[in-house]
Amino acid sequence: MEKVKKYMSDIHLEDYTKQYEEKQASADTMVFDAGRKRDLLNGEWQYAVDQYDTCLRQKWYQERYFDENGYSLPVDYSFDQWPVMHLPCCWNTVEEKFLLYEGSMVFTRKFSYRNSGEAKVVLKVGAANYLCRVFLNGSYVGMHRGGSTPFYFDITDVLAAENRIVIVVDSTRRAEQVPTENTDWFNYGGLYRDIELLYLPDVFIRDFKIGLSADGTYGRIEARLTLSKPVSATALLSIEELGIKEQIAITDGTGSLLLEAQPELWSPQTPKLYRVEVTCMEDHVEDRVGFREIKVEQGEILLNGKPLYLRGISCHEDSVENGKALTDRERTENIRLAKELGCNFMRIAHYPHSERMAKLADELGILLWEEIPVYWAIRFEREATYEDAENQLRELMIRDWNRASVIVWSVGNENADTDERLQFMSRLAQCARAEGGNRLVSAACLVNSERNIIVDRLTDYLDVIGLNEYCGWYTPDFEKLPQLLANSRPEKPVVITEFGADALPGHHGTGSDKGTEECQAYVYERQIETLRDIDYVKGMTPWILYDFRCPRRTSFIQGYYNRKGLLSADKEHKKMAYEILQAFYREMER
Ligand code: GCB
Repeated sequence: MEKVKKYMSDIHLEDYTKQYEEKQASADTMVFDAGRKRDLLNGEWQYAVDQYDTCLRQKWYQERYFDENGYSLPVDYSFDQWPVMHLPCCWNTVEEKFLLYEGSMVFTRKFSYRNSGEAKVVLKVGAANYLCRVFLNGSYVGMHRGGSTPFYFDITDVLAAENRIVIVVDSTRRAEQVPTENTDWFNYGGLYRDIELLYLPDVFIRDFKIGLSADGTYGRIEARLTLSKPVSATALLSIEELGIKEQIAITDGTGSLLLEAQPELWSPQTPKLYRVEVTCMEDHVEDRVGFREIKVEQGEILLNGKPLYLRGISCHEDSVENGKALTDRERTENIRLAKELGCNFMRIAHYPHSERMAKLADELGILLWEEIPVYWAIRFEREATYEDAENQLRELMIRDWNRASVIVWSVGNENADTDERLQFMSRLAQCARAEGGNRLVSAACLVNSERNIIVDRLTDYLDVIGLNEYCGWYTPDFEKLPQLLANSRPEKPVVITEFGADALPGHHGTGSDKGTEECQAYVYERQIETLRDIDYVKGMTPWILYDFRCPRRTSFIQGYYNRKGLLSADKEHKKMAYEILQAFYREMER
């Protein structure tokens, strides 16, 4: 009877996810991980599509093969016989039959562990879209919400010599999530960034932030340290190349330091990075860090005190072959292509791209705009949705705090100016300002199309106004653009975060034939000639570097791709508009 009840409860329990809501990894459980000892758990994992979430309902991760009397039980899974997928990846690009799959996928593997003196072991997942539940040796470890930021679990207590890990990733789009159900990009699912084990001492460096003081002196460095426990200690900060070896006094687990230094300043032309090391008790971390200042003064964006025009381009994290799971080669290639175009700036839209992107941008010298997916019609009235968005923002900011290349935190894109949205996004902007270090806070706003003027109550909370306008495309009458710019007198710098037009690579016609390269080129010509003379426009990030997958785009021109790229999706073909933007940027560089 008991057994029957149990069996029935599995199939009748419709709030089965409730038990997996606890132990949520968040910004507060992150671990500073640069320069740490680690092992990768990437590689071959067994997997199964789990459309009905049966793993979570039936608790497959418990691997119950026998009942209490020793009778063997029927099971609906066979971990060791399942097919293999090479992680990290987006499942959609692995096999044709998974291309449009949205839902749960179960991943599992075994791994051995031998202690080499560490007191703690932390599992890091670089990103999993969107809900992720982790189980180790039969126990529920925790969950994470949000598809593009890293998360960490202390697994010390459940780790054994031989281990079975099960991870369930659910890529279902839901109205209350961030982003919501409807976006203009592809909803890739998967464990698509590195899966790692980090080895830590009992008291470890949870957070380490370092940067140039934004006081206009260019002669001071600030550092802040947070330990995992509220202890008193002395940490040692060293930047050998600058001759710095300084102690940081830690009380109650935190300490900070302000010191005189003359670093060579980081900029896209001189992407100078310094090796920074911190030792505290048994722990040691190191990072490569650039020092620079960014601010807005009297309508100008100033990098290290000098006016800056943002010669930018927008870019999705998308590849024909790998979906969002770009390789470092692909990321480097994207930065190279942006530089060849004449850019000093990339808007990496619309969600946090891999942390590797910011590291490469630091190394190669390109400024970044980073964004969270508060995109279109978010459930702005819902507090839990706000918490999710804020957590994603904080996870991003903590992850990339030491990256000199990141100069903008964007709190969202194209959201209608309602009271709920103002409340929601102004809170995010305040959070970015309070916790984001020396950065500009922005968002890609919409124009008020009835009055044809830049007004958005959110701009009161921003340093820079991002503006998406599609004159010559969604707004066919091009004359609207000069009128809009003349009607507006914003007190803050404006960056045109989007304009553009679809063009099928190699498709030709006249400037008024939609979908042709000539039409896209014409839009770029008109946009540039109009925007170049506007004194409050301090940069642009046209939409977009290369074509990207998009389920909403079904015309013959599109073929499930957004074709507003300056390059084809495989980046082999440069469209005509590419050279037009390149010529403008070359001129602006001089
Ligand atoms: C926008 C969105 C972007 C879209 C683009 C388009 O305004 O911000 O995500 O992909 O327009 O192509 O329509």
